[in-house]
Amino acid sequence: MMINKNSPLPIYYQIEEHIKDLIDRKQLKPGDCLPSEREFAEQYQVSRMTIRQAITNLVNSGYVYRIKGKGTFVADQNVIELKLHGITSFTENIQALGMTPSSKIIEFRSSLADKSVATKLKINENESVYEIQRIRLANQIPMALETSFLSMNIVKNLSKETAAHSLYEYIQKALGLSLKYSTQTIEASAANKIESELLGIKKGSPILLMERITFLSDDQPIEFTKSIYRGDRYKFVVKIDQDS
Ligand code: 16G
Repeated sequence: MMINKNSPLPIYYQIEEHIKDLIDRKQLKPGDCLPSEREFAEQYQVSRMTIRQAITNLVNSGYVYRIKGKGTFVADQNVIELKLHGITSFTENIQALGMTPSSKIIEFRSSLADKSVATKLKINENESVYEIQRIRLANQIPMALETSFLSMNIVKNLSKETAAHSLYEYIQKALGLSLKYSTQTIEASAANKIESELLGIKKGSPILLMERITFLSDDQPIEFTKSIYRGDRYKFVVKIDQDS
Protein backbone atom coordinates (compact mmCIF):
# COMPACT_ATOMS: atom_id res chain seq x y z
CA MET A 1 0.00 0.00 0.00
CA MET A 2 1.20 3.47 -0.87
CA ILE A 3 1.10 6.09 1.83
CA ASN A 4 0.34 9.52 0.44
CA LYS A 5 2.48 11.86 2.52
CA ASN A 6 0.94 14.90 0.77
CA SER A 7 -2.60 13.88 1.64
CA PRO A 8 -4.50 16.02 4.17
CA LEU A 9 -5.38 12.70 5.84
CA PRO A 10 -2.94 11.90 8.67
CA ILE A 11 -0.61 8.99 7.90
CA TYR A 12 -1.74 6.93 10.91
CA TYR A 13 -5.30 7.29 9.61
CA GLN A 14 -4.38 6.06 6.12
CA ILE A 15 -2.69 3.01 7.66
CA GLU A 16 -5.61 2.40 9.96
CA GLU A 17 -8.04 2.47 7.00
CA HIS A 18 -5.81 0.15 5.01
CA ILE A 19 -5.71 -2.43 7.82
CA LYS A 20 -9.50 -2.12 8.24
CA ASP A 21 -9.86 -2.76 4.55
CA LEU A 22 -7.73 -5.90 4.77
CA ILE A 23 -9.94 -7.12 7.63
CA ASP A 24 -13.18 -6.26 5.80
CA ARG A 25 -11.96 -8.05 2.68
CA LYS A 26 -10.96 -11.03 4.85
CA GLN A 27 -7.33 -10.84 3.83
CA LEU A 28 -6.75 -10.66 7.55
CA LYS A 29 -9.09 -13.08 9.33
CA PRO A 30 -10.39 -13.26 12.92
CA GLY A 31 -7.65 -14.65 15.14
CA ASP A 32 -4.83 -13.69 12.74
CA CYS A 33 -1.85 -12.08 14.41
CA LEU A 34 -0.92 -8.67 12.99
CA PRO A 35 2.70 -8.02 12.02
CA SER A 36 4.73 -6.36 14.78
CA GLU A 37 5.03 -2.56 15.02
CA ARG A 38 8.57 -2.86 13.68
CA GLU A 39 7.48 -4.92 10.68
CA PHE A 40 4.60 -2.56 9.93
CA ALA A 41 6.93 0.46 10.27
CA GLU A 42 9.28 -1.08 7.70
CA GLN A 43 6.45 -2.05 5.39
CA TYR A 44 4.86 1.41 5.39
CA GLN A 45 8.13 3.32 5.76
CA VAL A 46 6.86 5.27 8.74
CA SER A 47 7.80 5.56 12.40
CA ARG A 48 6.71 3.03 15.02
CA MET A 49 4.88 5.85 16.80
CA THR A 50 2.64 6.29 13.75
CA ILE A 51 1.94 2.55 13.62
CA ARG A 52 1.17 2.54 17.35
CA GLN A 53 -1.36 5.32 16.88
CA ALA A 54 -3.08 3.43 14.02
CA ILE A 55 -3.21 0.17 16.03
CA THR A 56 -4.49 1.91 19.15
CA ASN A 57 -7.36 3.35 17.11
CA LEU A 58 -8.11 -0.11 15.68
CA VAL A 59 -8.14 -1.54 19.23
CA ASN A 60 -10.52 1.20 20.34
CA SER A 61 -12.88 0.57 17.46
CA GLY A 62 -12.90 -3.19 18.17
CA TYR A 63 -11.20 -4.32 14.96
CA VAL A 64 -8.24 -5.83 16.75
CA TYR A 65 -7.28 -6.69 20.32
CA ARG A 66 -3.98 -6.94 22.15
CA ILE A 67 -2.78 -9.84 24.28
CA LYS A 68 0.10 -8.87 26.55
CA GLY A 69 3.33 -10.52 25.53
CA LYS A 70 1.76 -12.20 22.51
CA GLY A 71 0.76 -9.55 20.00
CA THR A 72 -2.21 -7.94 18.33
CA PHE A 73 -4.96 -10.08 16.82
CA VAL A 74 -7.86 -9.55 14.47
CA ALA A 75 -11.16 -9.54 16.38
CA ASP A 76 -14.15 -11.59 15.38
CA GLN A 77 -16.29 -9.26 13.28
CA ASN A 78 -19.39 -11.44 13.24
CA VAL A 79 -22.46 -9.28 13.23
CA ILE A 80 -25.76 -11.03 13.67
CA GLU A 81 -28.55 -9.95 11.37
CA LEU A 82 -31.78 -10.52 13.20
CA LYS A 83 -35.18 -10.35 11.58
CA LEU A 84 -37.69 -8.56 13.72
CA HIS A 85 -40.70 -10.54 12.62
CA GLY A 86 -42.14 -13.54 14.38
CA ILE A 87 -41.77 -14.22 18.07
CA THR A 88 -38.54 -16.14 18.14
CA SER A 89 -36.39 -16.80 21.17
CA PHE A 90 -32.73 -16.05 21.63
CA THR A 91 -32.07 -19.80 21.55
CA GLU A 92 -33.86 -20.22 18.21
CA ASN A 93 -32.24 -17.15 16.67
CA ILE A 94 -28.72 -18.27 17.52
CA GLN A 95 -29.35 -21.88 16.45
CA ALA A 96 -30.79 -20.68 13.13
CA LEU A 97 -27.46 -18.98 12.49
CA GLY A 98 -25.59 -22.24 13.04
CA MET A 99 -24.14 -21.15 16.38
CA THR A 100 -24.50 -22.64 19.84
CA PRO A 101 -26.57 -20.64 22.33
CA SER A 102 -25.95 -20.73 26.06
CA SER A 103 -26.86 -18.66 29.09
CA LYS A 104 -25.16 -17.66 32.28
CA ILE A 105 -27.65 -17.01 35.05
CA ILE A 106 -26.83 -13.88 37.04
CA GLU A 107 -30.07 -13.83 39.01
CA PHE A 108 -32.92 -16.28 39.44
CA ARG A 109 -35.39 -15.43 42.14
CA SER A 110 -38.99 -14.80 43.01
CA SER A 111 -39.80 -11.24 43.87
CA LEU A 112 -42.83 -9.01 44.29
CA ALA A 113 -43.83 -7.01 41.24
CA ASP A 114 -43.29 -3.29 41.65
CA LYS A 115 -45.69 -0.83 40.03
CA SER A 116 -43.88 -0.72 36.71
CA VAL A 117 -43.51 -4.51 36.31
CA ALA A 118 -47.12 -5.07 37.50
CA THR A 119 -48.46 -2.61 34.91
CA LYS A 120 -46.46 -4.25 32.13
CA LEU A 121 -47.59 -7.77 33.11
CA LYS A 122 -51.17 -6.62 33.86
CA ILE A 123 -51.02 -8.11 37.35
CA ASN A 124 -51.44 -6.56 40.79
CA GLU A 125 -48.59 -4.79 42.49
CA ASN A 126 -46.78 -7.13 44.92
CA GLU A 127 -47.91 -10.27 43.09
CA SER A 128 -45.11 -12.83 42.85
CA VAL A 129 -42.98 -12.85 39.76
CA TYR A 130 -39.90 -14.69 38.61
CA GLU A 131 -37.06 -12.27 38.04
CA ILE A 132 -34.36 -13.77 35.87
CA GLN A 133 -31.21 -12.09 34.68
CA ARG A 134 -29.15 -13.96 32.08
CA ILE A 135 -26.12 -13.31 29.98
CA ARG A 136 -26.94 -14.78 26.58
CA LEU A 137 -24.00 -16.20 24.66
CA ALA A 138 -23.43 -17.45 21.13
CA ASN A 139 -20.46 -19.78 20.67
CA GLN A 140 -19.38 -18.69 24.18
CA ILE A 141 -19.31 -14.98 23.23
CA PRO A 142 -21.58 -12.75 25.35
CA MET A 143 -24.16 -11.13 23.06
CA ALA A 144 -26.87 -9.81 25.32
CA LEU A 145 -27.95 -9.31 28.89
CA GLU A 146 -31.61 -10.02 29.54
CA THR A 147 -33.75 -9.40 32.59
CA SER A 148 -37.11 -11.14 32.40
CA PHE A 149 -40.15 -10.90 34.62
CA LEU A 150 -42.81 -13.62 34.47
CA SER A 151 -45.93 -13.91 36.58
CA MET A 152 -45.68 -16.93 38.89
CA ASN A 153 -49.44 -17.42 38.58
CA ILE A 154 -49.08 -18.22 34.90
CA VAL A 155 -45.57 -19.56 34.61
CA LYS A 156 -45.39 -22.25 37.23
CA ASN A 157 -42.53 -24.37 38.57
CA LEU A 158 -39.85 -22.71 36.54
CA SER A 159 -36.43 -24.00 37.55
CA LYS A 160 -33.06 -22.36 37.24
CA GLU A 161 -31.96 -25.15 34.87
CA THR A 162 -34.93 -24.48 32.59
CA ALA A 163 -34.23 -20.75 32.64
CA ALA A 164 -30.62 -21.47 31.69
CA HIS A 165 -31.96 -23.28 28.63
CA SER A 166 -34.98 -21.60 26.96
CA LEU A 167 -37.89 -19.71 28.50
CA TYR A 168 -39.95 -19.80 25.32
CA GLU A 169 -39.49 -23.53 24.94
CA TYR A 170 -40.72 -24.05 28.50
CA ILE A 171 -43.69 -21.73 28.04
CA GLN A 172 -44.73 -23.30 24.76
CA LYS A 173 -43.78 -26.96 25.14
CA ALA A 174 -43.99 -27.68 28.86
CA LEU A 175 -46.83 -25.29 29.71
CA GLY A 176 -48.55 -25.62 26.34
CA LEU A 177 -49.20 -21.89 26.02
CA SER A 178 -49.05 -20.14 22.68
CA LEU A 179 -47.32 -16.83 22.27
CA LYS A 180 -49.53 -14.58 20.19
CA TYR A 181 -47.79 -11.25 19.77
CA SER A 182 -45.15 -8.95 21.29
CA THR A 183 -44.68 -5.24 21.58
CA GLN A 184 -41.07 -4.16 21.51
CA THR A 185 -39.12 -0.93 21.81
CA ILE A 186 -35.51 -0.41 20.79
CA GLU A 187 -33.30 2.49 21.78
CA ALA A 188 -29.63 3.27 21.66
CA SER A 189 -27.52 3.69 24.79
CA ALA A 190 -24.01 3.27 26.15
CA ALA A 191 -22.89 0.38 28.38
CA ASN A 192 -22.37 1.32 32.02
CA LYS A 193 -19.66 -0.30 34.16
CA ILE A 194 -21.64 -3.39 35.19
CA GLU A 195 -23.14 -3.97 31.75
CA SER A 196 -19.76 -3.63 30.08
CA GLU A 197 -18.17 -6.10 32.51
CA LEU A 198 -20.94 -8.66 32.02
CA LEU A 199 -20.85 -8.34 28.24
CA GLY A 200 -17.06 -8.18 27.95
CA ILE A 201 -17.11 -4.81 26.19
CA LYS A 202 -15.65 -1.43 27.05
CA LYS A 203 -17.54 0.95 29.31
CA GLY A 204 -19.40 3.40 27.08
CA SER A 205 -19.67 0.99 24.12
CA PRO A 206 -22.86 1.30 22.10
CA ILE A 207 -25.70 -0.97 23.18
CA LEU A 208 -29.30 -1.42 22.15
CA LEU A 209 -31.88 -1.39 24.89
CA MET A 210 -34.96 -3.41 24.11
CA GLU A 211 -38.11 -3.91 26.06
CA ARG A 212 -40.45 -6.66 24.98
CA ILE A 213 -43.83 -7.62 26.36
CA THR A 214 -45.12 -10.90 24.97
CA PHE A 215 -48.81 -11.72 25.08
CA LEU A 216 -50.89 -14.89 25.03
CA SER A 217 -53.94 -15.10 22.78
CA ASP A 218 -56.24 -13.68 25.48
CA ASP A 219 -54.09 -10.50 25.57
CA GLN A 220 -52.55 -11.57 28.87
CA PRO A 221 -48.86 -10.61 29.03
CA ILE A 222 -46.66 -13.59 29.85
CA GLU A 223 -43.25 -11.96 30.00
CA PHE A 224 -41.70 -8.57 30.27
CA THR A 225 -38.04 -8.58 29.28
CA LYS A 226 -35.49 -5.80 29.28
CA SER A 227 -32.63 -6.73 26.98
CA ILE A 228 -29.29 -5.13 26.36
CA TYR A 229 -27.82 -6.19 23.04
CA ARG A 230 -24.28 -5.42 21.96
CA GLY A 231 -24.32 -2.65 19.38
CA ASP A 232 -21.22 -4.08 17.69
CA ARG A 233 -22.81 -7.49 17.20
CA TYR A 234 -26.36 -6.85 16.10
CA LYS A 235 -28.09 -5.48 13.08
CA PHE A 236 -31.89 -5.65 12.96
CA VAL A 237 -33.81 -6.30 9.78
CA VAL A 238 -37.39 -5.12 9.52
CA LYS A 239 -39.79 -6.03 6.72
CA ILE A 240 -41.93 -3.05 5.85
CA ASP A 241 -45.19 -3.66 4.04
CA GLN A 242 -46.72 -0.96 1.89
CA ASP A 243 -50.18 -1.24 3.34
CA SER A 244 -49.74 -1.93 7.04
C1 16G B 1 -35.50 -13.03 23.08
C2 16G B 1 -36.47 -11.97 23.58
C3 16G B 1 -36.76 -12.10 25.05
C4 16G B 1 -37.09 -13.51 25.43
C5 16G B 1 -36.02 -14.47 24.95
C6 16G B 1 -36.40 -15.91 25.22
C7 16G B 1 -35.81 -10.02 22.24
C8 16G B 1 -35.37 -8.61 22.25
N1 16G B 1 -36.00 -10.61 23.40
O1 16G B 1 -34.20 -12.75 23.46
O2 16G B 1 -37.85 -11.26 25.35
O3 16G B 1 -37.22 -13.63 26.83
O4 16G B 1 -35.86 -14.32 23.55
O5 16G B 1 -35.28 -16.69 24.85
O6 16G B 1 -35.96 -10.58 21.20
P1 16G B 1 -35.06 -18.17 25.34
O7 16G B 1 -36.30 -18.94 24.98
O8 16G B 1 -33.85 -18.62 24.62
O9 16G B 1 -34.91 -18.14 26.84
